[in-house]
Amino acid sequence: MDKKIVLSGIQPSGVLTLGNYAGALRNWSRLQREDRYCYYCVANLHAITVRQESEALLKRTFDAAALLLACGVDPKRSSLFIQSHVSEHAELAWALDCNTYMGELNRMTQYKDKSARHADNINAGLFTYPVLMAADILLYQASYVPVGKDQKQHVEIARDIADRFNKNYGETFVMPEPLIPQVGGKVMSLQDPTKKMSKSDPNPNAFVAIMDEPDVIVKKFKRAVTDSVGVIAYDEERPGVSNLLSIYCIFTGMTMDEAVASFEGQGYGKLKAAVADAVINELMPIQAEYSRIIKDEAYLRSVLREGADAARAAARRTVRDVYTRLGLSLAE
Ligand code: ATP
Ligand code: LTN
Repeated sequence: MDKKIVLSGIQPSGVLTLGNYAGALRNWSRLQREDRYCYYCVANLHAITVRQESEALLKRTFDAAALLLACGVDPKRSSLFIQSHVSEHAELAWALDCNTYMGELNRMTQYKDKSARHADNINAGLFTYPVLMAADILLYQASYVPVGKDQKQHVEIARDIADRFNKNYGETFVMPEPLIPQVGGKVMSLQDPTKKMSKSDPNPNAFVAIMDEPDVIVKKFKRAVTDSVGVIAYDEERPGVSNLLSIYCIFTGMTMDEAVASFEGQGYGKLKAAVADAVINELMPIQAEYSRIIKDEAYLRSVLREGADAARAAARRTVRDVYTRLGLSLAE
């Protein structure tokens, strides 16, 4: 049986949040099925597009890998690895850079946002970031890319690059497809519900970290910004309460109608407490598993070594093919 390939990545640019969990991580473990093989990487090469302190970056990279295992990534069914351990990512990125237009990259909204937020460090890597992400995906001939809604545009540019390369040099890459959850694809900030919840938000009350203690989770939801209407209903004009309801649905499995009905006649205080409860319920076992794994450094290192070895073998095949097509390898 030819297994379909799944690939995704997450940056070790901060502590992982409820947004990362709902939009991506939760699905990563669910996608591990008999007929699929998954590659999951900690995208540390992407993280350095923003200035990082090297020791902290290394620690966050290992922490993220341990948390991915705790969230259910199974090394028997997936390769879990650190992006910089497989040098083919950088090699393919260069080949694809030379097949990507400045105009295409100029349209990327993440680049515009991040260059506004880091005006003192608008580096070339920030601009070519989507090409490295395209390389991550295309190296493994991935059919499916589970991501949150904010990454849709990046998967689309990966498709455009793949399509152009295939037309110019012959069928080389499988066309990837983004998998974006219906609920959970975009969890909003608890402090400004018109903005996406982000792990690099300077205000820690804006996000719930997967590793936050239960009392911290309760407090953050209590402080979540809502409105003065006071009625629990899903309404795009009222993003605060709608975001809380969506989080409630993600963590209870209820539909929006069921959730709204269950809070009929109640106030925001009740909703906030119930959301916190549902989140804590799901996160507790993950936190316990993380604490166990992070203590076993030898195990973590061996998973990452084996993950990188398997990833490298697959990635090498693609780079070899691309180099041959571009006229960069001597004929055998
Ligand atoms: P940063 O704030 O540093 O840009 P981030 O929190 O957006 O980081 P990434 O590492 O860029 O996190 O994203 C990892 C995955 O989590 C991606 O698939 C992304 O789409 C998803 N994701 C991030 N934030 C959210 C969110 N608020 N809701 C749903 N999915 C999200
Ligand atoms: N850019 C992504 C993280 C990422 C990724 C990938 C996602 C890096 N490489 C490959 C999917 C496939 C982000 O979430 N900011």
